[in-house]
Amino acid sequence: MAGRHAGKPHGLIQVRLRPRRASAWLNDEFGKLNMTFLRVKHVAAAALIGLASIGAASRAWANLEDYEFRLVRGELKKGDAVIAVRLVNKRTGQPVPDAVIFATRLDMGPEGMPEMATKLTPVPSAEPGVYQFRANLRMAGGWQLSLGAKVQGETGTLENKLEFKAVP
Ligand SMILES: [Cu+2]
Repeated sequence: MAGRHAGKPHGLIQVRLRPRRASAWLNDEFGKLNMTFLRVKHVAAAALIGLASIGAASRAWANLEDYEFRLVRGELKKGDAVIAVRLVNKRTGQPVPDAVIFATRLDMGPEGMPEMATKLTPVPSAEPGVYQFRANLRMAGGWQLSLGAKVQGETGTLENKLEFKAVP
């Protein structure tokens, strides 16, 4: 912004400029202050989230390492498909019913196409410990199924990535 010593004649322009400059300066200072507060809040929040997730991760590791999802079939026909996974307790070999699956993604990451995702729709399963999803596998090749789940009686989140093939 042109200052009042920038060579402009004194007069009306200067009078009109002053209040605007003052308010701009105030805005600026408030802006900086606000930014500082926001930054402090941000850093504090980030630190808390960091601590919380470290806690969650170590608890999850301690409690959930005994569980894993396994594909019922490693190969499916391209097109509309039902993908079935079995949640097992690795120590006992037993299927684990009543898990709450809340995060799912199915994409062609194994083929270098992680952006090629397809919709997953949960469908009921008659077999305890088996969880099923309907999906349209619109391309043959490798697909990756990402699952996040809560296991009854365990804290933390189980996260598994499973790969299978869609065949023509
Ligand atoms: Cu693809």
